[in-house]
Amino acid sequence: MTRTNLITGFLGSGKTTTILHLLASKPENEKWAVLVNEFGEVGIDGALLADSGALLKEIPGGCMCCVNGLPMQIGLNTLLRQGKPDRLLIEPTGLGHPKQILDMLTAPVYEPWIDLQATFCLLDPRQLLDEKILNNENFRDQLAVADIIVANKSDRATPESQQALARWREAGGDERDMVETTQGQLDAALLDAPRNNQVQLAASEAHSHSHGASRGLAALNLPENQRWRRSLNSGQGHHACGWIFDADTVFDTIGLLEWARLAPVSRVKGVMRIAEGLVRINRQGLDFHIETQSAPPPDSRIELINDGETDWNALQSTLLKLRLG
Ligand SMILES: Nc1nc2c(ncn2[C@@H]2O[C@H](COP(=O)(O)OP(=O)(O)O)[C@@H](O)[C@H]2O)c(=O)[nH]1
Ligand SMILES: [Mg+2]
Repeated sequence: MTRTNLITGFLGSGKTTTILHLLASKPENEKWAVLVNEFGEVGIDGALLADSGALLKEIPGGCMCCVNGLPMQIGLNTLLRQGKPDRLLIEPTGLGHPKQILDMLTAPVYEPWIDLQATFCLLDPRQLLDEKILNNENFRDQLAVADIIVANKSDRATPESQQALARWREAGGDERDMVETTQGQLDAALLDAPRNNQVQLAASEAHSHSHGASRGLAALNLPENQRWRRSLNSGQGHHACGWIFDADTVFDTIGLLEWARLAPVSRVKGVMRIAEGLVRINRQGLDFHIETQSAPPPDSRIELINDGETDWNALQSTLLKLRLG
């Protein structure tokens, strides 16, 4: 059986960072798999996790509950049966509702395959200071069903965020385990903790999505002879816009970083080709993080998510002008 953990948490709380850290501490003789589901269709986390040494399956474009039909089950089945991993880490989208995923993982059909262990919820305590996030049903339910709360981004904690965290724990009469981390440095031994949260959630009400045309098991790719394309997705009061560019498209480094830093959106993720090779861009609110690497990526992909109407065309026209040559 595959020991399985759900790693939840709102947009940008540090799920992928945590999974990367856990994979780095994987026992050498074990095979681990990662199933990652993203809100946007372009699929960035797959590119971030690509070199991590795990079997990887991406399900972009919506939340798992919406792709919970055949494609989702085929994805999970393929991972479990062909890969036979010792452990499976599942990263649902930050905007996903955990009930459908937990229902699926505990369905009788998976009983012989999946040994569901502790569910984690990554929390950036500063999110507790944001009324909009606090009122988000998915945010609250992800916290409610977790066995272990991971208060991440300790380095960014403020007296206000620490008070908010203490108040939140008191209000919930919470006796669950909570660990504080920086950069998702979670002790891998915690993965073996049992799943014992008994909270019964109602099915999510705020559950209307509109998805783009393509939905499937693989991240979006470019049709042949097409230099770039974009993809939109919206639901739960959030809107995403992502772009993919072919391998030959190179971006002006400084212009691109300024564009990503200043874009009027709440979340930016990308793996892009620049003259120096590759740049990984990751922004949550005002926190802006970049990493470079000399080997260029197989294509460039970037995605923006926002909780309000956004002028994607204006952002796009600036982005297109940043292409070199
Ligand atoms: N300052 C700080 N940044 C972090 C920490 N953990 C993650 N990040 C950054 O937060 C951003 C979002 O992280 P990511 O793991 O992609 O979040 P996800 O959307 O939940 O998967 C990235 O830029 C990370 O580098 C942390 O402990 N401190
Ligand atoms: Mg992620």
